Amino acid sequence: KPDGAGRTVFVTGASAGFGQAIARRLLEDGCRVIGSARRYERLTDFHQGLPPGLRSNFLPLQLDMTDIEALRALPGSLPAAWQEIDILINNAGLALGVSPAQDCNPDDWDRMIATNVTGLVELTRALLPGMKARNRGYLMAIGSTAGIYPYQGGNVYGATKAFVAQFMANLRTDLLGSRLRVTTLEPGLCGGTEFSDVRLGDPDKARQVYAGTQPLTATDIAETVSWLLSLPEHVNVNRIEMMPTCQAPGGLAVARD
Ligand code: NDP
Ligand code: 8X3
Repeated sequence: KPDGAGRTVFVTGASAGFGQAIARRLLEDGCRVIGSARRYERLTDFHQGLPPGLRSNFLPLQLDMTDIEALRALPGSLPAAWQEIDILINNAGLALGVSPAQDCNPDDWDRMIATNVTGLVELTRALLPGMKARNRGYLMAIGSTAGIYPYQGGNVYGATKAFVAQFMANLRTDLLGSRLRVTTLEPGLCGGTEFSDVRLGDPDKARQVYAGTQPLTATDIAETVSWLLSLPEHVNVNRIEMMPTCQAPGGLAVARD
């Protein structure tokens, strides 16, 4: 039986992609799941589509990760029965654009930092005291191989994900001696989500990203999260870097005359 059974999970970005697959999988594992996103209708559609036996275990929550006030009001703004969060999965995030740094739109940079960095930090800070006081919990975040390996056009997106991994590693250090666990999951190419549509703003270009590949899927990510939660409490996986078999690192570049 997965370790998460009966626990309350907070998954950000549950209106699409990884977040929705994780929410579904953890509900199937027996968890109670708060799923947040800006697109509330997506969350309620997901809620309605759940098997009747799982519906009372899901709480759709409209939450913009750039709304610092709303983040700071948590967990007290949640219904009383949902305020004790055992597992936080900081998944909501986005990339915007693939232009070289010198050509980027500064508003895109600000939005990536506000969502992927500031929002993640604020939500973590809001929920951490309760987890620490209960001496029980699991903090997980979705980083990216873009936070490990530089690539052209990765500039601020990759830097936000490097921040995520280092922030989580530092949390782990601060929490040493407690029973809280901390993991960063760092996937590479993953298809079937809205990530490239959001990044490129063009469905044809987004499709091209995956042409001729068999990328990771949101189900692969959800399966990994479920497995992490099933591990015995004395095991902490610090980070997982995962790629589809069709992808490998090895992109050092040389400029030639
Ligand atoms: P999707 O675009 O499919 O999903 C992103 C989710 O984040 C949506 O639910 C969206 O909800 C939510 N989100 C974005 N901005 C905000 C915001 N301001 N406030 C609240 N929620 C927000 O992407 P993926 O599922 O593919 O990506 C999930 C995470 O995984 C991201 O952090 C991404 O960087 C990371 N990742 C993705 C990879 C990939 O190749 N797909 C690989 C490695 C990491 P809504 O729009 O309704 O608010
Ligand atoms: C998503 C993976 O390589 O598109 O984080 O940046 S990548």
